[in-house]
Amino acid sequence: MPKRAFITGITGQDGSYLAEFLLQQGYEVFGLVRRTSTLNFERIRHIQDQITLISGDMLDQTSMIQALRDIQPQEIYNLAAQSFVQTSWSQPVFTGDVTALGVTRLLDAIRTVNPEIRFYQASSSEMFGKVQEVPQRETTPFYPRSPYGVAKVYGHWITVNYRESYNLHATSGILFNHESPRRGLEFVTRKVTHHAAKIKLGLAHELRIGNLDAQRDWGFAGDYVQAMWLMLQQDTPEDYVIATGQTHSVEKLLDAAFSVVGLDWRRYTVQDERFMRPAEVDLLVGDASKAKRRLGWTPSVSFEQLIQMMVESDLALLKAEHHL
Ligand code: NDP
Ligand code: GDR
Repeated sequence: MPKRAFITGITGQDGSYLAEFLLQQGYEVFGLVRRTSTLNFERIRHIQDQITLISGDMLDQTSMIQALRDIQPQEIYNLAAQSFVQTSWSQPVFTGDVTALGVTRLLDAIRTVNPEIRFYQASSSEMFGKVQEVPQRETTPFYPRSPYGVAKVYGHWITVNYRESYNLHATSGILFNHESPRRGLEFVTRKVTHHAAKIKLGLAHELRIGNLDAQRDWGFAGDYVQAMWLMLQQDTPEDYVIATGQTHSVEKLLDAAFSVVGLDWRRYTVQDERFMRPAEVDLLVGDASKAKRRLGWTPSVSFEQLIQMMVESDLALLKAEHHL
């Protein structure tokens, strides 16, 4: 009998890579999708005939309990969230409801339906925020700097609490930024690679951007979903930091992306207050040595390779879209 995995957030960046990876491992894959008036299955269209989509919402516990009863999964990956940090300031209550309380709804559905189900929670480096040490590891205290970060801290601790209270195999992966050609257009890496490609093709003339000095530890999403799976294969549920250990500024990101298309970003970039944040996080850089030691996980794609992959993918997409 193949193992069954249930992924919330399957239509998102990570959900699509994880679904592909689990299919390769021989899993039957189920995904939670919320009802929308127009379909948003772009990231999973190529595998749609190999997966089963279940209607539900992180705001609605009844739909989760029913989904778990119907699917009877062995593993659940909770990737659903309002995941854009900037939006969390304009929609703080909604972000808390989905990204924080949604985790409790799902954990409690597991407890009710089958406490043997293994659970992965998508925790975030944003929990470290105003960092208490550099680099950040599993033991570094949290100090979130956005309503999103605060919601993720709740999600993290409720996962730990259900593990300790009910003996669930519940794991929290503290993942640093990970990107890909499937990243949403609002996140800074994809925004930059997409604009570099557009400007190169004459489809845009400028890129409006926020804080150029912000730094992040950016890895490739395809590598990071493998770490999620490895965590659930361990006998004992524990928390792990997943990161590359290297940090780059937004300015370095601009250098990398525009050099792929042979342009000087300074000629096209305008700083815009709208993309500045009320509070920034400090130097986020992760120490993934526990994951390396215990899971045998290491990243396989460098920052330069990642940005090149994203720019090339955006060039190809735009050429196809505009018949160039
Ligand atoms: P995305 O924003 O690409 O995807 C989020 C997913 O959550 C989408 O499938 C979205 O569905 C779904 N979702 C949102 N709200 C609800 C809801 N109310 N009910 C059901 N589904 C919902 O995020 P990523 O793939 O980048 O990230 C996956 C997870 O990992 C998130 O929890 C994120 O916070 C976390 N994370 C991400 C990191 C990163 O660098 N990418 C780093 C650390 C943590 P829809 O398509 O309908 O909007
Ligand atoms: P982040 O990702 O907030 O780290 O959250 P994002 O790409 O949005 O921002 C990274 C940094 O870039 C700076 N920045 C800009 N950001 C955006 N989006 N747009 C701009 O124009 C811009 N200019 C500068 C930001 O100020 C910030 O410092 C991501 C999400 O995937 C979360 O869900 C996840 O938990 C964390 O990564 C780890």
